[in-house]
Amino acid sequence: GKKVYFNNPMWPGEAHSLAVEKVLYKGNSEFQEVLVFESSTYGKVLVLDGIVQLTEKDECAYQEMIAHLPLCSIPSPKTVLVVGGGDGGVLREISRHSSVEQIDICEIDKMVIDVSKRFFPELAVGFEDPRVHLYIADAVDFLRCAPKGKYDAVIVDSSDPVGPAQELVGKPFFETVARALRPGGVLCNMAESMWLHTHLIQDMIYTCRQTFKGSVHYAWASVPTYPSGVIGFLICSTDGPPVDFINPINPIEKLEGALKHKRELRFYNSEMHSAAFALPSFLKREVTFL
Ligand code: AAT
Repeated sequence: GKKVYFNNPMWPGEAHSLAVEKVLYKGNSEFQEVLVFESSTYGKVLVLDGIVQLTEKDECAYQEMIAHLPLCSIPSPKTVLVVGGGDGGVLREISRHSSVEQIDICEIDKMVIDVSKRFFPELAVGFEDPRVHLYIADAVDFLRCAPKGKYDAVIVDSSDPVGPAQELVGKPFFETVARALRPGGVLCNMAESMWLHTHLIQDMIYTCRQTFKGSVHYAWASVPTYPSGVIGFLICSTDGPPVDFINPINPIEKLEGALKHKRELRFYNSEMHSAAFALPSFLKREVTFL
C-alpha cells in the first residue's frame, strides 16, 4: 500500500508512517479533520487532525490501561466520568466493572462518535452499556458545571494539546476535575510520551501536585502507533482516604465478570499495572525534583 506519513509540531524532526490499503472516510467536523483508513498491518486507523488516535491492533494497550489503572486502584468505584473518548473504547473497558453505576462521557465532537459506530464496532460497543450517559460538549464547560464531589474517578482520554484539547492541560481545568471528584477520588489523564514531551509532563505534574493533595504518579505503557511508541498516564488522587496506586486494591483478577466479559483483556493485568509505575532513571529524576 501507499504510505501515509504523520508529521506534527508535537514531534519535530521525525515522522511515523503506516501503509494504507484503503481510505474509508474523510470528513471535517466543526472541530477537526476526521480520517479513517484500512492499514496494511494495524487494522483500521482513526486519525484526527493528522494525529493517530487509535488502531485496531494496539488500542487495547491504551484503553485498558487508562481505564483500569484508576478503577482498580480504588475499592468499588461507582460514578465515573470520561473526558473525550468518543470512540467508546474506554467505555467498553469501564463496563467490565460491575460496581460502577453511572458512566458519564463528555466528548466535544459528535462526528468521532458517529464514525466510530460505523467503522469501529468493537470500540463503539461501549456506548451500548445502559449505565452510559453521553454529553456532547466541551469538557472545560462540562466540568465547570459538574456537582462538587460527584465522581469516584475521572478518566481524561483526550487528544494532544493542539486544537480542541488545548485547555485540558491547564491549571483551571485540573482544578475543576479535582472539585468534581470525591475525597480520595482519582484522575487518570493521558500524559504524552516521556521521550518527546518531558517539559509538558513536568508542567502537568507540577500543576497536579498543587491541585491534587492526595498523591500524583506517572505510569506508562507501550503503544506502537503513538509517537515514539509509548504513552504516559498521569494518575492523581484528591485529599481523602489514601490511594495505593502501585498495588491495586481492586485487582481485575478478582472482579466477577471482568474476565468473563465477552472480549478478553489483551494487555492489562495486575502485574502490568504495578510495572507501569516503574520509571527510567532520567524520568524519575525529572519527576521527583518537581
Ligand atoms: N481513545 C482514543 C484516543 C484519543 S481520542 C481523544 C478524543 O478527545 C477525541 O475524540 C476528541 O474529539 C476529544 N476531545 C478533544 N478535546 C476535547 C474537549 N475539549 N472536550 C471533550 N472532548 C475533547 C486520544 C488519543 C491520544 C493520542 C496521543 N498522541
